Amino acid sequence: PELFSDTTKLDEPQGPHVILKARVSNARTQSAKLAFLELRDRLDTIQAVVAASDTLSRQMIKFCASIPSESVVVVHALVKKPKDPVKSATISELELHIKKLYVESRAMTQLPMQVADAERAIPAEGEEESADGPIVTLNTRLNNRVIDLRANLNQAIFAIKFGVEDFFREFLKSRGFTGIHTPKLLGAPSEGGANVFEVKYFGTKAYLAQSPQLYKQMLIASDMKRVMEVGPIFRAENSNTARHLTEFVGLDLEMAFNKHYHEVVSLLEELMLYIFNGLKEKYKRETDLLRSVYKVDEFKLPEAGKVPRLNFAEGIKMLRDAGEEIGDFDDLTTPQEKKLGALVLEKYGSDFYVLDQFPLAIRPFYTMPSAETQAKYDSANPNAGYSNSYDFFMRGQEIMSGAQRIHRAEYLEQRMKEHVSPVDPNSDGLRDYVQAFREGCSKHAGGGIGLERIVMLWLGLPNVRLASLFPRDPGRKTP
Ligand code: ATP
Ligand code: AMO
Repeated sequence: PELFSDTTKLDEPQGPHVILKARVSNARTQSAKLAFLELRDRLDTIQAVVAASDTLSRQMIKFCASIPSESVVVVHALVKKPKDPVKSATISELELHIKKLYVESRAMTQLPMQVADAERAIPAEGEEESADGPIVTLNTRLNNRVIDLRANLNQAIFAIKFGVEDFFREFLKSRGFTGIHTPKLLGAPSEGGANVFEVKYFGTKAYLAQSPQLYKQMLIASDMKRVMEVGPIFRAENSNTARHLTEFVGLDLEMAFNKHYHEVVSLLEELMLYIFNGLKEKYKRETDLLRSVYKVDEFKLPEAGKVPRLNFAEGIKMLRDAGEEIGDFDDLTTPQEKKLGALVLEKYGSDFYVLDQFPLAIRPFYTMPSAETQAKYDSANPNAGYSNSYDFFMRGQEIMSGAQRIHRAEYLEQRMKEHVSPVDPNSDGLRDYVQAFREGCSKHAGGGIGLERIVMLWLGLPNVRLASLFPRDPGRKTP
């Protein structure tokens, strides 16, 4: 019972006595003299007995047994150890013997769904629902998210999500990063035009930020040196995949470096290992609970200091050696990403790896071409070659993109014009960004991580929506 959040412990001659607040997950009567309640608080459940006595009337037994599931109650109870305690990760082996009970909030009797329905796994894409699979679909669960979130699995997911956010800040703060908050209403798309939401803005147009990209770089030009942001990101991804949301939480960072952008890649690797080790140490119970239901393999971490870091070309070779048909400069499809993840796991024993030196043509305009690509520049084919850019993967799915950025204004303007999807350096939304580099700016690199993706992939969840409290996708704006 000490695990229950709102517990007052009182010592009594008959044994420990507690006053606690909990939710009734189930109430039933055994006889006119005996009722059983199942009380829940976040991850924990405890059985409670209400037995008629001199001080507890039969009417009270009837009353207790009739409390609708999901009502909030305050109970005064003795704590006992039953002869045959339950062995479960979430059910207490202790038992409460209720002396007094107050209903603080009565739930409706016909709930749209039961919390127990949310304590089961949802099937992965393309997977059949198993016999003991969900009675309610993910959609129904998301439509009734307030009840759905009460399930212990969801409580665990969001504890972990907050943990990742915490570890992200903790690590970067210890490395001298400053927290920033950049605007989410922009004058121009920050990541190109394709998947931006347009909004009305006092008779003009504004755009919801697709990332803090332009501003985090401008703040490097403002000498903030090392910046981090945890904030909302909006993408008009008009497709329903298991890993895309239209609004998600971005963990972004940007930093000036001395000699080589790999200084930043190394720091990012350390950051990810700090997050993984933090989850292992501090969120074991939550992680184990989810793995016991989702039956996913434990996340295999690389040996300390040995994060596999492959060049894109090496990745392509591994895929080809495994029979995949893919061009040198093609972007990886989702199945190819997963396949490469499996190959890396086999070869290096790690579910986490870094792919470096992506083809220039498939990266945004602000990406620094590699030194070799710059040396071989050909104006007839300006997007050929590789770039100083990288993606991080967990279980074969992308969780982070990043790059060294172009810090010289003239070169930036050239790349903006020559890019596969050209942008205008003199446009309203980009003018100030380009100006920042004219005013002088250090060499810098950074990255953006999808928070929901880390949670999804750490736990091996089948859908990113499970890692968003109130997910947004093309078909969902409520609740
Ligand atoms: P981001 O879009 O932010 O870069 P991402 O994980 O979507 O993150 P991409 O490089 O865009 O990464 O895409 C990698 C692969 O994921 C693509 O080659 C494609 O197979 C698949 N993919 C990306 N976006 C979508 C989408 N909206 N719908 C379906 N598949 C997609
Ligand atoms: P990118 O567009 O790759 O890079 O996004 C960074 C990371 O954000 C996550 N992500 C998403 N998560 C959920 N739903 C989505 N629709 C979605 N789209 C992306 C992924 C991805 O790796 N400005 C660059 C970052 C940088 O270079 O610093 C950017 O936004 O985990």
